[in-house]
Amino acid sequence: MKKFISSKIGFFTIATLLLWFKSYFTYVAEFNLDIQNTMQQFLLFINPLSSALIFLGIALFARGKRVGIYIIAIQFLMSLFLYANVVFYRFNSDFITLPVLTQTSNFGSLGGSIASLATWTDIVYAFDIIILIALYMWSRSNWSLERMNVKKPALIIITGVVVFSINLGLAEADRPQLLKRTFDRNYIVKYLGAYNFAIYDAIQNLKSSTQRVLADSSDVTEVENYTKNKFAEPNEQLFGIAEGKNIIKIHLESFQSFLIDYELHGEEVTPFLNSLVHDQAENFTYYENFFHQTEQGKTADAEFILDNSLYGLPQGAAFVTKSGNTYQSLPAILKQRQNYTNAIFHGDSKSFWNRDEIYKKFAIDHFFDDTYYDMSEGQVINYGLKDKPFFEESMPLLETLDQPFYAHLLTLTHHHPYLIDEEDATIAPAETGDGSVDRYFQTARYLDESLEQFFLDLKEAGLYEDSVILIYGDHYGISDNHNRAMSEIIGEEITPFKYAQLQRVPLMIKVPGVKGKGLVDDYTGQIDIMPTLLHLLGIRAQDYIQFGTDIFSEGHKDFVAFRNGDFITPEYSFIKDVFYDTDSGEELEPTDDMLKMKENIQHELELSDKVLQGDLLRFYSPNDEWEDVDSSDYFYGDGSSYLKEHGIIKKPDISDEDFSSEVEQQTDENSELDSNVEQPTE
Ligand code: GP9
Ligand code: MN
Repeated sequence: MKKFISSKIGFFTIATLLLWFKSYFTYVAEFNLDIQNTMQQFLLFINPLSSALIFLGIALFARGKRVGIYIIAIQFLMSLFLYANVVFYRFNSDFITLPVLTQTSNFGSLGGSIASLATWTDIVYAFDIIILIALYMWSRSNWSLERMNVKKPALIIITGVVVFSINLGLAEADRPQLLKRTFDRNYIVKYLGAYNFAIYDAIQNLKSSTQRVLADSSDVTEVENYTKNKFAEPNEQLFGIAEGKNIIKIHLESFQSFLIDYELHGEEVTPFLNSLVHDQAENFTYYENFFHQTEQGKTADAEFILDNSLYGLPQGAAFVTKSGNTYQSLPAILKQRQNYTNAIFHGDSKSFWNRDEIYKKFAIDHFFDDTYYDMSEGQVINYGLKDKPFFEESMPLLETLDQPFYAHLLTLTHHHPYLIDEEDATIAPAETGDGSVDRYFQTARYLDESLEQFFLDLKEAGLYEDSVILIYGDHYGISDNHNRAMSEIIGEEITPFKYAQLQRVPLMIKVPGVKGKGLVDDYTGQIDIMPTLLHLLGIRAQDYIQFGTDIFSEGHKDFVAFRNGDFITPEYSFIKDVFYDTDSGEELEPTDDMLKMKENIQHELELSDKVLQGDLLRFYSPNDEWEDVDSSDYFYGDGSSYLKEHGIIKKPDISDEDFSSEVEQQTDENSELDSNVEQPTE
């Protein structure tokens, strides 16, 4: 034993074990990673091992006693990196990313001095280094001066790679498309560890910055010509009609339009939303042929498209991978041109979809994340806060905003796998035998009820009548993995054509002083929202790079492009390489016009991608009034001080253990919940 410990390989083994256990201990003690099942627990434990083997293994290639120095140096650097994350996390509840490091202005957001975030007990994080130095002094005299046979370190590094591959495989099984969809830093650290996250982050950033470096100011001209040409002149009667009005934008999570007017067990599923569609008294206009245009970024894509009139990326989420870009977002324009206050409300942790970074780029003044809400037991389910308490607790926050405001409220309960507490379920589930599909109606009903109450509260607060209210669905809720059950629901086979038809999500809008039109059958998509709102406020959209057109305009372009190049027009649709008659669903032989449209859609998507990949808006100045957004002007603190300042009382949070055990219990109850995220089959 003594011989082993005093050998080079023994020294390496001890360093590996120390780094492994220290990292695991740090994860558990310092980070709130929301472990939901035994597999996640296991992966959290195992993930530092591969990094330790690979990085420390490199030191074994060194000659003689230098091995020890290198091991200590690598251990020190990895420890320093981990500890820097610990300190950063204590203030930001988030991990360090390269953009954070490179944007020096962000250091301001570290707030108080680093010293106040470190405590003397943190010395435990240096124990391993002290042990290693002592061990090295004691044992090095026994070490040979020769270089180790290269096979040994090579084998150790290969073992590290194998361990990593198994880790990644298990992680992908628990959370499909973990790396491709780029959800949340928390997830990657939970599944792959802090060191692998840093590598992943570096690769992502390298990819992005190369594309960015290759772009130059001339690239924006082609895009500008295209969007200026596509522009549709505003409807004169409506242009500027809502100038200075509050805008309340409500995001209906995973809500597909087939739910509107759908009856289950002889009951309307969403009576309140149905009433907005049919009851002219509320003055809403409902676009029954409105489509989502999201891809892997799901909610983040919807938010992105609506506020920028740019398409999301074909892979991953622009919120995450393009958060370093310059944007000319709707809220930023409203703020600069008409002094709007911008706020986003969402009962989930702020780092999900990198919101806390990207919102700064969009000039969002207030981001009311889960720390502003009462997240205690009974209030939360699935991803976060339940919609009823969400709206209820959002009301006093809404009232703190300076007017006019642009308020965006994102609901959450109606999210796959559609979990609902018994006391919240007011309609029986469907009976297809597919749990997600069956419960889908129950969470939709819950969302509907929460909205009804919110409308009453808005009216009572005097915020209803004179506000623009826009309600939209973000993306599908039932993927094509559930085609069998869905065909039972709608009484038709779900062909690719039919599936595309099901990508309709609601769009409802009420504009003060404008008579609602009820049901409208124009074809529109999420990309069209920004120019529409700009025109209602009297701001010409043509100045800005935007791919959508005003839905109220005579010249509105009524084709809807999906992210994969498929598209729908009122006459024909192009789905998975086949043209169909949009009305009858019959296959069509493509005419020249149809083929031209297909090319045009491809071109439009490519131009939008160019804007994101080349960060082209940094070269574009829309007009004299425009000033680039400086993200260091924005900071989203923890809710407690804001609530205190405004005299809003929040119940105390429950401990994290209570919360995780509750989630675990829910997960156990639902056999199909091994993945919380719905995946498309292709
Ligand atoms: C998470 C929520 C859900 O905060 O917005 O995102 P989704 O899974 O729908 O993209
Ligand atoms: Mn969503």
